[in-house]
Amino acid sequence: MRSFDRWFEQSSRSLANRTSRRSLLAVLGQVLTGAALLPLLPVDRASRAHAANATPGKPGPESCEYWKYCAIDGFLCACCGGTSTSCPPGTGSSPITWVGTCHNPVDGRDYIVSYNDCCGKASCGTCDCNRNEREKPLYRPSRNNDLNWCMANVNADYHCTVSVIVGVAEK
Ligand code: ABN
Repeated sequence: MRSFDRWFEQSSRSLANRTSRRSLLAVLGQVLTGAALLPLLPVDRASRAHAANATPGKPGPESCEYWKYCAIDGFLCACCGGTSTSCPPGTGSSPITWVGTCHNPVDGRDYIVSYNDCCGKASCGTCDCNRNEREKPLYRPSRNNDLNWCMANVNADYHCTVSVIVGVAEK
């Protein structure tokens, strides 16, 4: 214990010899400012969002079997650099969409889901998913998924499709 005390005393003295009170205060100020600013730094919450969307034992947003995709026809944006609800960087959502009604097995409710195409880049080509629950024929375009909904965009290139819950379906 004595040697530890001696070592500690020597280290403290040597530190005190090498630093002025002013520089010590400056370092302390920097540390405190850094600690206060730490919570303001951007945080990648994508993995948390993935976890929130995924239910253990059930298919998640990168699987075509995911419940929200019951009436989708396209490449899953969750596999293309986006998420199931947001377009990948460099693409923009189509203002016109088609809608489906999907059953969520977790809470037992039916949800109205809007399928927006993400436009402005060549086809993603990954996670092609074609499910057509309650799809209507082409002459009812708002219920048909086999259309390029980027047609109204300045750049009509189709990249992938997101699925956004817009309401709960009444029984
Ligand atoms: N809405 C998806 C899609 C895009 C292009 C062609 C067919 C289907």
